[in-house]
Amino acid sequence: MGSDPHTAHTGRDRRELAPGAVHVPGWLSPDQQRELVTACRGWARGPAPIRHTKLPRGGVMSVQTVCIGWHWQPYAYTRTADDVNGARVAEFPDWMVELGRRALVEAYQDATAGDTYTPDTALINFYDGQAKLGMHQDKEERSSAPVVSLSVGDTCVFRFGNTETRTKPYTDIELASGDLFVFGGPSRFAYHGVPKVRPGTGDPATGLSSGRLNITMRVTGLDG
Ligand SMILES: O=C(O)CCC(=O)C(=O)O
Repeated sequence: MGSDPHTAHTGRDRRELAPGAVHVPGWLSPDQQRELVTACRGWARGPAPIRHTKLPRGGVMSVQTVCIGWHWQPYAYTRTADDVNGARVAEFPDWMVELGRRALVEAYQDATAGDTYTPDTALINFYDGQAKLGMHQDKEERSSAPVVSLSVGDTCVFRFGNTETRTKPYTDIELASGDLFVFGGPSRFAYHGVPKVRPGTGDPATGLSSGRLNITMRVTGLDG
């Protein structure tokens, strides 16, 4: 470790895939993972229950999603889950803002990186063993603040691409339980997706007996 800037502070195997795109394996402790699973399980029940999002052209996403702070549906944010049950989504909790700030400090190895970061929405995705997420950009936000991604449960293949096209060049990495991935700066609008989940790789001690949970915090840049 020693003077390696990627590991000097934490000893973790931190890796910058592209400018602004950083993977920090094993960032969340087992207790934090369990707490996230419990919180997400509550949000999955309501006020707007988790669902397979319907796409405008008639398709249905294999991933199940529930949102907090703002509700995302293709391709806009609203306060109410109009494509689910019309309920206002749960508040974005202060503890998650704090977690997002700490994530940026860790990813960018900069004590000030989280100072002005106030995420106001999170998409919480649940993947069963067959679920996938196609290459896409997170671009409904009117802000270029970083996206903070946390994973719990089964390992997945995460495909991180470029900002121009949903095709190559891209890099495939594995996101395992407890991993942090941040994409900001020049990588904020990079295409990314999840081509594969590896069933049975998660530890049931997280509270997830199967499947994969992913939380992406974002700043919408919206008022109201
Ligand atoms: O599940 C992941 O790791 C990525 C999630 C994602 O890309 C999204 O919610 O937009």
